[in-house]
Amino acid sequence: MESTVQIKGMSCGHCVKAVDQALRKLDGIKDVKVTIGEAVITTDGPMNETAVREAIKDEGFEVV
Ligand SMILES: [Cu+2]
Repeated sequence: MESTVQIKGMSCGHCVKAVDQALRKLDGIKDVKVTIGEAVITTDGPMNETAVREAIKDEGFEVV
């Protein structure tokens, strides 16, 4: 399954890398494509939205 989340507060390549690495650590994530302000997340089953939101928040950004 593919889910797209909008992310507030990202501004550069470092932000992209931080979000990418944080999301890849989560269970059930098959692939992640992160750009500034957006992440496209491919999961085995339904995406764990809470885990994604928390992981992004821990990096200092916010899912909108
Ligand atoms: Cu940045």
